[in-house]
Amino acid sequence: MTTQRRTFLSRGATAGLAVAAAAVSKVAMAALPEPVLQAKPDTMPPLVPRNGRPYNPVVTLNGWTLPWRMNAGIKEFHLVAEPVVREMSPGFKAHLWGYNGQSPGPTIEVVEGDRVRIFVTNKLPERTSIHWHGQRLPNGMDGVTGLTQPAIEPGKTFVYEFVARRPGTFMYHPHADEMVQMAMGMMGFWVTHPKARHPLIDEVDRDFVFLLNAYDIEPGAYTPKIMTMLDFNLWSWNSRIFPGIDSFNVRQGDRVRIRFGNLTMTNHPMHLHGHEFVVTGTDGGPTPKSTRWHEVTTDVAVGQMRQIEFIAEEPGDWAFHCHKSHHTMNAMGHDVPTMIGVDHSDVVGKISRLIPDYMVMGERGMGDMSEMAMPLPDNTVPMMSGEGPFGSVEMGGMFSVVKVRKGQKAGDYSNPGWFRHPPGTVARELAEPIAKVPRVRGAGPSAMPSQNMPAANLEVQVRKARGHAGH
Ligand SMILES: [Cu+2]
Repeated sequence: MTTQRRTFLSRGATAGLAVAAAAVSKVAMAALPEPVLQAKPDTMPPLVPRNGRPYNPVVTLNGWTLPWRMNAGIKEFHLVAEPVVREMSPGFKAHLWGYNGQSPGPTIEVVEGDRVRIFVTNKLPERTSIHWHGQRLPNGMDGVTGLTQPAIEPGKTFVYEFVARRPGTFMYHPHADEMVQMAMGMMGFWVTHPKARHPLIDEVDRDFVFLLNAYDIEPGAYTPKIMTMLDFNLWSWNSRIFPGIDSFNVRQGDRVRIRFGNLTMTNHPMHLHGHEFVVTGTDGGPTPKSTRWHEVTTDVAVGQMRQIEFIAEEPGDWAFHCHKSHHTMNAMGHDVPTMIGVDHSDVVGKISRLIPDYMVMGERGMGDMSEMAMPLPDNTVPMMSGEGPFGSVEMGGMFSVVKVRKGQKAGDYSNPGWFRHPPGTVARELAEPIAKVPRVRGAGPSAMPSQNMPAANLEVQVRKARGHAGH
């Protein structure tokens, strides 16, 4: 017991964890493992197991793994559901609900066959429960409020206990006032490692995990709008948005696994540049080898999990992102009129004097906006930003970079900086002017002729009135 406590404390000290030891009485100490808290948004180094069966730990993107205590052969964890402040990106903090100081909560890592006991203390203003998504367990441990257990009322602690029966990629989330509690950020990752060599689970050099989540927070506000059903404005990985999402730093030649689960209300086609991957598992377990084919994009539907694997053969800074283009943007107003081709620069200045946060789309698209550095309300991030070695990356939301480097040492997860391209391998501007290409006018010779030929050079001059009439 004492040794275990010391382990917790020293681990806390080295990993930058704050241990809340204050109000814990001796009696409570005996019954409950101390809750370990984490407030820093950094990607913490993998938590190497100090007891129990050995395994190769995962790395939680901008997150951490929850330490446990061994009690008569049972792995004991303590989750505390509570309000938290999450820095979603530098300069932007959100008031969320989570576990043990953070949203998402800490990752839980166990080994196939482990008997697991999880204490769940509710420090929220309303009742909650935890559902262990994807697990085989006794029905009464499934965490569905009203159906399989009474709700955990504020101030109460419940105990869940089951054997982690199958290895794989799982998550946990409340099954009580679900729409509100998930919109507020309550969720966490769960990995059950195989107890021995498994024919369908390869050993990997790097194993990253994160959850896809979404929030609706108005620019300048701190708290998500919990009644939003589909129209979220912040698309995040582990409650972080680009440029606040850490990069995946790997060594050239590493076998890399990335696991993700989708707890948003829409699907996300996850796309990796420069490499092909295979989907090696879902929340249903490892996929049979005959079902695996190479892809560069895989869709993860609502409530699903995917694990992808690839050999990081190509050195460089490779984008990894959701392929829905509005999911790689941060908060914006959507009722912005399209202004491509319209010079409105003189008008903007006049309107801005009347309406300080007036914003219109750029006349050449929206790329300009990332460099405009327009004044923003406090506590928000630009819609598209991120400074790369060649200028603005013009991205936000669900976007990060897989950094593949020859010199990245095994076990080193630190950021190696920007890629140094070998000479002659970067797209460049053509020095000499290009000859004028004659443009083809009209339909091609094999096009079907139009019945009524339009008058030549017809230009549409109609201006649509905006307003209530006609809706
Ligand atoms: Cu998406």
